[in-house]
Amino acid sequence: MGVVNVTPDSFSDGGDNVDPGVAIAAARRLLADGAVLVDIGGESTRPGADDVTLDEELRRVIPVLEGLVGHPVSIDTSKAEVARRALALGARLVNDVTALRADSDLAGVISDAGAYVCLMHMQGQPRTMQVAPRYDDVVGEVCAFLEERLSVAVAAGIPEARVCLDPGIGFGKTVAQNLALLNRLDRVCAIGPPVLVGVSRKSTLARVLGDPEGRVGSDAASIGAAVAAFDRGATLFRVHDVAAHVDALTIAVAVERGAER
Ligand code: HH2
Repeated sequence: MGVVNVTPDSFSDGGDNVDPGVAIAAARRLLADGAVLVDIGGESTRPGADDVTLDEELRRVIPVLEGLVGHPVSIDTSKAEVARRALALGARLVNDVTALRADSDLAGVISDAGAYVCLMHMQGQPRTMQVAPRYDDVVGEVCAFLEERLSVAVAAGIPEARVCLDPGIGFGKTVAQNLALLNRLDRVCAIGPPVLVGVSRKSTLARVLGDPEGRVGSDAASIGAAVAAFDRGATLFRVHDVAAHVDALTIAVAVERGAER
């Protein structure tokens, strides 16, 4: 899954794609590089980010979605109306970082459209989530949350086969908590649905490499984390540098199989 943030303030590509033509070209490039989906987002969820109004989010993403009709797209939103408009324009998956908690109409919109959904774990809200994340058992609590949200989605009419789960790296978690989750990703995978990991360029990577103020991790560090996540069972990767991840993960898959294909 290639990332296209149509926002002025995203942590790694903020401002790059505010022009719809530039965003559409970026998305096409990511698909040509081997992405199976491009994730279009009009609201930054980086730590400290402010909420965006419905009108502003629609103004950002609709022209981009219109320019990508016929291409495989996911919409990164928590708002039912944004999802409804995106699905009408052909989006296949709704990537909701609140796991259907922010807008009570969203689950119905997804089930009516027969779309896929990604349910992600987040402790708190983007504005304050990194202030003091607290868990007694981060892996157990994230798994319990994802199991509960999966039940909610299924009860709302979204078939389990259309759900993927995401531990939410960097969403209300310290570096140590992110690493614990990546280390025990097998437990998230054991819940059942495919697991998506979004660790690309996140600050945890820079911190592990010794930069205590680091805000953006390198692509090399992102690939290392993605391959480690693959080894533990993740099958979907939300990334910025698609071409390099496709190469790295193609090799990881070949080694896992012990065969070229
Ligand atoms: N991370 C970000 C945004 N959306 N969705 C899922 N499912 N998983 C993630 O880890 C995830 C996500 C944050 O990254 P980015 O989109 O690059 O930045 P921003 O939120 O500042 O737009």
